[in-house]
Amino acid sequence: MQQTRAEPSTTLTVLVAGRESVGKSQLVSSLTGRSAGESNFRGSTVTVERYRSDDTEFVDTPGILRKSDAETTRMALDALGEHEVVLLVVQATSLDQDLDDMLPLVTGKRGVVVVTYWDKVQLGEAAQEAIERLSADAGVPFVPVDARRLSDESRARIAEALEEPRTFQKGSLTTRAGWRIEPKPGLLEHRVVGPLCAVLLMVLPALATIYGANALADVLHPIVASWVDPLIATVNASWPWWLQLVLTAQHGEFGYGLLNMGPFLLVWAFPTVLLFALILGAYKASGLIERINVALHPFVRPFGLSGRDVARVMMGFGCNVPAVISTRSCSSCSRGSAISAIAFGSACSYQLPATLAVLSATAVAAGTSSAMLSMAFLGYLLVTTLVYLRLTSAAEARNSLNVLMTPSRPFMQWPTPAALWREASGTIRQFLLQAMPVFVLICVVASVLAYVGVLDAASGLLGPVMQLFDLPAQTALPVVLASVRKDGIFLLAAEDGPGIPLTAAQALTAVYLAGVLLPCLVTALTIARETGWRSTSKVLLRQAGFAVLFSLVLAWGGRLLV
Ligand SMILES: Nc1nc2c(ncn2[C@@H]2O[C@H](COP(=O)(O)OP(=O)(O)OP(=O)(O)O)[C@@H](O)[C@H]2O)c(=O)[nH]1
Ligand SMILES: [Mg+2]
Repeated sequence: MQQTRAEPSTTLTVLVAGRESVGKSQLVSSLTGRSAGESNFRGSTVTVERYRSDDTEFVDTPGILRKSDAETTRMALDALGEHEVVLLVVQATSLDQDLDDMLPLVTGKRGVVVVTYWDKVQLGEAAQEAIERLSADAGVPFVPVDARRLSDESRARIAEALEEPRTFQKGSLTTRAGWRIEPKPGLLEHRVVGPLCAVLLMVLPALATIYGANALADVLHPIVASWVDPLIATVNASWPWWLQLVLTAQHGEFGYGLLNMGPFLLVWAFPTVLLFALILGAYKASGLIERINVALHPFVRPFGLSGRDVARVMMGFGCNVPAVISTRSCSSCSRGSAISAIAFGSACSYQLPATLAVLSATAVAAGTSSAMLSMAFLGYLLVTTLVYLRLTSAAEARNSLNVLMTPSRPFMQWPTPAALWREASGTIRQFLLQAMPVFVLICVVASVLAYVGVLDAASGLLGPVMQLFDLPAQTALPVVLASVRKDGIFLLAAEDGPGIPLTAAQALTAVYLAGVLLPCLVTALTIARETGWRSTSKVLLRQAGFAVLFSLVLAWGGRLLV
């Protein structure tokens, strides 16, 4: 933070500040040529990030929400306190409001005002004149831009203004721009149809992913199996025992080996993960997710969530970890509920395909529809998450008069291929570099444990406990492993068909218990880092308690229904 003073003559450090989602990261990205977030998702920057270009360092900050108690707003205000030169970003469509909110925070500092979203203002010369009047009144240059397509002229004007920055003279201006441009309302803003559309759009990614991944798996499975089956035969026939142990180990009917489990992961999990990342990426980058949030806001309030938290819970379906981190931009009164909702109800992209794989394997064996079983799982997960939140959220977060949590709707725009590619490539990288190695480890550990007999012992020990849930003793291991890593759930299914014979109701109970009992280890550690150990242990214990309760209901109630 001290660079300004440490290298005064060589590097100029410029703090980029402004309200949420006004285009700060986009502007820094255009100015430096470095890629930054391209998501139309409010509060997408959650840490202070530095970008270098030539002799200038831009410090991108999270959006400031006036009258907010969010962690991210505090970070941005702290950063503002530490820097002298400020590039203030305001949005052309709400120019007067933004200036009213932000100028008091930068008075006495030096810098420039960049007016983004200029492409949405079509007032011609009158608008240009208004900008000049505002600039004269404030005492600093105003540069109107489309931050996504920064012209050379705008770039030069910003650079020039930063060379010898002028002082922000006033906390409030007497001059007004006099316009305010709101995004056009659409179907989602309709009083009755809107919430219905929003719910539909919320389940669409899950449905599309299930069907898409299913279709792809149907094509891929025979191909992969035709490679793997001969390989398994060769390994069993002629390879050393210790390689057989990790590659093709059987435990009763149940193959734990890497070759038994690995293809499943590629055929099932990978397409699911990728498809979901792409759909959610498009939702985020287009602004659709925020529109859904606004439409759902009144309906999720009774559960202690704001509409904006719905997006975070959805992000959790990709991976819980970034979703938990993104709760930094929640109002502090809803942060607890948002984290609870993610830890409890967001089936991450390893949990979801594993769960669906187990359910459809069971459905095939039991002669029921796999789509129905999947929907039953998602429905029960949704309902129990809402009950859990209703019973555990703070009264303050449920208060409908709490304005800290009210969202506003953004402009919609087409997602760029670059934005989609960022989502997809990040997910692929994460899958190959983080998920695969851990999965291999889980397989190896399970094989070794099975070999030395620990598995039998543990199953014997936990067997009676599993009986409480009407589950066979072998389901203990997947449930325990799923608390380390959600793809442990895969152990409930083998390569072609259920690894453990289960009825439909038992399969539902098993995947539910394994999925919800605890969040995965990395998520738990992230929650601890974000909120401290004590409150994390409380949250986890509470979650485990409710998970047991809901699983019991599912186990004994489900028998009657399914
Ligand atoms: N039409 C238009 N869209 C813009 C402009 N600037 C940014 N955007 C879009 O607005 C969205 C939000 O931009 P970001 O750069 O993430 O905004 P931010 O201020 O960094 O947001 P936070 O970090 O969440 O506070 C993105 O989808 C951008 O592509 C602009 O000048 N015109
Ligand atoms: Mg940003």
